[in-house]
Amino acid sequence: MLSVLTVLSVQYTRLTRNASERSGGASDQLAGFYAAEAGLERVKARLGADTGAPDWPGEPWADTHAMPGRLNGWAVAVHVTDEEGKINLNAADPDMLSRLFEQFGLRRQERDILSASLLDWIDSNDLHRLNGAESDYYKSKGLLTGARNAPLDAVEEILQIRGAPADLLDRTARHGKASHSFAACVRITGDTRVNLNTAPPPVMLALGFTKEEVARLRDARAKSPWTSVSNISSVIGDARAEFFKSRLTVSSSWFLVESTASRPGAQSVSVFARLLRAHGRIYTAGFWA
Ligand SMILES: [Ca+2]
Ligand SMILES: [Ca+2]
Repeated sequence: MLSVLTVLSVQYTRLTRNASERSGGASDQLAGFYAAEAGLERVKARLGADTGAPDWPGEPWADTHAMPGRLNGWAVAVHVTDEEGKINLNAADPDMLSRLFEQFGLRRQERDILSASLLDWIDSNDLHRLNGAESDYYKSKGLLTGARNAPLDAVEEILQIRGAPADLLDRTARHGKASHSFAACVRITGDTRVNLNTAPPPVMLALGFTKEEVARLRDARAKSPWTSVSNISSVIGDARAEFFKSRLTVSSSWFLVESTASRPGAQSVSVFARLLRAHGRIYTAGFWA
C-alpha cells in the first residue's frame, strides 16, 4: 500500500510541476486534471453497475461514445479497454509469446531470444534459459540494472529486455481493414485467461487458434457475445474447445481507462487508470497522468 501511495504522490508532484511550467498555469491545468478525473469516475460508475459475465464491447461501460462529458468548459473523452482481451506478458508460455512476436515481425531467432529472455526476466532465479538473459548479461552490456526476477510492473518494461526491438510497442499487425498495435495486445495483470469477447485477432492467434478458427469465432461473437467458454465447441469442435478451455474466459476483472480533458487554448490533460472489478466493487490498482 505504501508503494502505491508513493507512486501516486510522485505522479501528482510531476503533474503539478509540469502544469506550472506551462504557460496555462497550474490552476488551469489542475482544472483540466479534475475534469479528466471526473471522466474516470464515470467509467468506474458504469463498470460498477455492470453485473459481470459476459463482458463484451456492446455493454454500457465499453460504449465510450455515450460517455462524453463537460466540466467547467473542459470537454472530456474517455476510452476503456478490457485488459483481459490481451496476452498477459507475466503469465504467457513460450509458444504463446513466440506466436505473438511473430505477428509483429520478429524472425525465428529473434522470437526465441525475446521469449526466453522475458521468462528469465520474470523468474526469480539467475539461471539462463537457452537464448535467455539474466543479470550478468545486462551487466556485460554496461547496464546498471539486471533482470528484474519478478513480474513486469508495466508493459513498457519489455523494452529493457534482451531482444526487444526499440519500436516493438508501436509495431502493428494487420487483419483485414483493422490494424492492432503490439501495445494494445499485451497486459501485465490478471491470470493467463483471455476474454474471448474482446480479444483482437493477434491475441487469438497467439493463443493458438488457426486463422480460420479466428474468423469463425469472430463471426459468431459479432452476432451475440459468448456467454460460456464451452459454447465454442459449436464453432471449432469438441476437441479444440477442450484444448482451449483453460485459456479462455467470457468475463473480465481488469480494465484500462484513459480520460482526456481538452479546452480551446489550453493544453489537454490525460489521466490513466488500471481498474480492478472484484466482488461487485471497483478498485483503482494504478493511476498515472
Ligand atoms: Ca458484463
Ligand atoms: Ca531470472
